Amino acid sequence: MCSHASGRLNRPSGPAPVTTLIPVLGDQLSRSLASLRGVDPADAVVLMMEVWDEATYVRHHKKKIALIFSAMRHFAEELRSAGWSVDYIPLDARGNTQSFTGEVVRAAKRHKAQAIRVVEGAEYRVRQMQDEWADRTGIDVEILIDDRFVCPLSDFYTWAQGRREHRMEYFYRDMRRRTGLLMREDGKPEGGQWNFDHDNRGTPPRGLNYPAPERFKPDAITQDVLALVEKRFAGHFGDLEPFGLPVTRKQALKSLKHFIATALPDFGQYQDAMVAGHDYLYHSSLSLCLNIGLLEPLEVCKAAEDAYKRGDAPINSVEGFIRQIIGWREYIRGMYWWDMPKFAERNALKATRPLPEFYWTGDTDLRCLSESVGQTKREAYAHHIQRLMVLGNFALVAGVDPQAVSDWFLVVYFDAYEWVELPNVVGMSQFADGGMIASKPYASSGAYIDRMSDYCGKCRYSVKQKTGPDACPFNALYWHFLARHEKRFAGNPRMGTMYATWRRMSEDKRAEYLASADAFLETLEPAKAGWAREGKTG
Ligand code: FAD
Ligand code: DLZ
Repeated sequence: MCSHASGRLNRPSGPAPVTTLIPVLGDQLSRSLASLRGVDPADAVVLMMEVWDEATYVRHHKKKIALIFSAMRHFAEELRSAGWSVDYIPLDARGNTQSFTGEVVRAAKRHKAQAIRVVEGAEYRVRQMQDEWADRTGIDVEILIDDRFVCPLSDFYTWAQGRREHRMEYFYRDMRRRTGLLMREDGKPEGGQWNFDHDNRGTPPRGLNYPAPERFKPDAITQDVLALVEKRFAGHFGDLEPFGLPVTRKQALKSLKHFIATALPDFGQYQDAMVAGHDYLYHSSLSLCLNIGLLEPLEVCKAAEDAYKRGDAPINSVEGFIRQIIGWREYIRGMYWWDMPKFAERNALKATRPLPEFYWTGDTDLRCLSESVGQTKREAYAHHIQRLMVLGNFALVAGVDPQAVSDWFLVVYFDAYEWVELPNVVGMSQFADGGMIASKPYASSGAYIDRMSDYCGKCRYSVKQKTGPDACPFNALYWHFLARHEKRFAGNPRMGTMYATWRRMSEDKRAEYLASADAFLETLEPAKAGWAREGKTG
């Protein structure tokens, strides 16, 4: 993949050394990075840049900015120790143009670079910028495939082409065969089936001792970054401290080992559960390491598979975990590139309501939402079911503009990059892609949240009550959603029973549900401008 075909990076025959500029972006912190492989460090300069544009194209959570800057600074040190020349541009460096393109142009001149070699940006926005670099610098730019993903995009497109439906499950089976993970020698899946999800919907008994994820004391580099973020990004969402996230490969490997030993065995059984006050349950929180390159997907899956082979973790946990990574993570990335740039504009359900202010403040009487937002503010983390069935579900049934929802998700999570956030939000959670990713909308009433969590017991609303000012708002909003979109969903075989129930209700009952939902929607305060993007509502 070359924007200015060159590809020749060998030493020239003459005496003058070729200086190759290797920009390494903030989510490319892997020693195995394609642009670093096969290059003699003596002939290259690695460019790393902290730039305002990346830190503010949405106003990221403070913890996320600190994580990326600290991990970048540590990675630069690691490269230097390995013999690389690293030109590291801190945010406050004199002359910093505060954009990737501006810094690449400056560095190319400064180092008299004769070639640029870079791994493709993970986000469409950044990939577009890279296409300009050859013209802007006047030198060859080699843009390499990001082979840290298991499935090359060209293979994903081959899989996707000609299929009417792009369901993850079939892609996942191909990925199992491709990687050999949890595969028997006879070509059959380990444990006799591909998917053990039916074993993964347990409700944790009271008083379980949940393992906390591994956390690390900030060293001098991280402390400098924390001071910088406090000073320069004070108005951004979220709590900066306490800060203990892994910021080096060594710490990431320690986190992986800790997860395998303490949480993986119960990962499957309680995967969909939500418990107030326990932010991580048995989830790995490894997404932050995977998404910036401190861990690679196959090594993480291999570690889980090894635990299964040793008899340290059951098949339902290990299969469920591996499916998230070689299945969902790779599939989501493929779907992003398959549909961009249209994906970012999709709004199949024509939802236009502004995001409610409580997504930023946590100030709502719905306990599931105030707990999930509160945890997001503190940790820059919520697990999958909180994201999908509480935060996403509410926005879906309330009819919130999917772009505003997507901006919120992109800001608030430590693992949020557009390639993975957007298809999960616009596609899976808001059904704004019209069903490319999900075969039915992830909408539910309060009953689902009550079944899967302990939120409802102490909520000011009653989950048992269906309508009225004291009823859980999810109950009426759910029917309001189904009624609004009856034309689209009534024929969906997975939703037939719900529409049959709706139609069996008396006219009065239906009107009561709709009025109750409308009354609640009236009370929602729209988010103030500027939370997610400078000057933009929501
Ligand atoms: P675990 O539960 O331990 O799962 C293991 C790993 O599987 C994760 O680390 C992650 O790498 C991968 N994974 C699981 N589900 C998905 C998925 N649907 N898509 C991609 N990877 C997956 N994930 C992100 O990495 N960044 C995001 O910005 C993001 N936004 C999301 C928004 C919504 C509305 C939803 C429903 C999901 C989103 N996800 C996102 C997917 C998933 O929720 C997170 O990957 C997961 O919660 C991260 O926590 P964990 O590492 O503890 O995951
Ligand atoms: C998210 C982010 C932030 C906050 N800041 C930087 C930065 O200053 N420099 C950098 O190289 N990367 C940063 N990133 C991550 C980039 O946005 C990320 O590399 C792109 O999303 C890649 O597509």
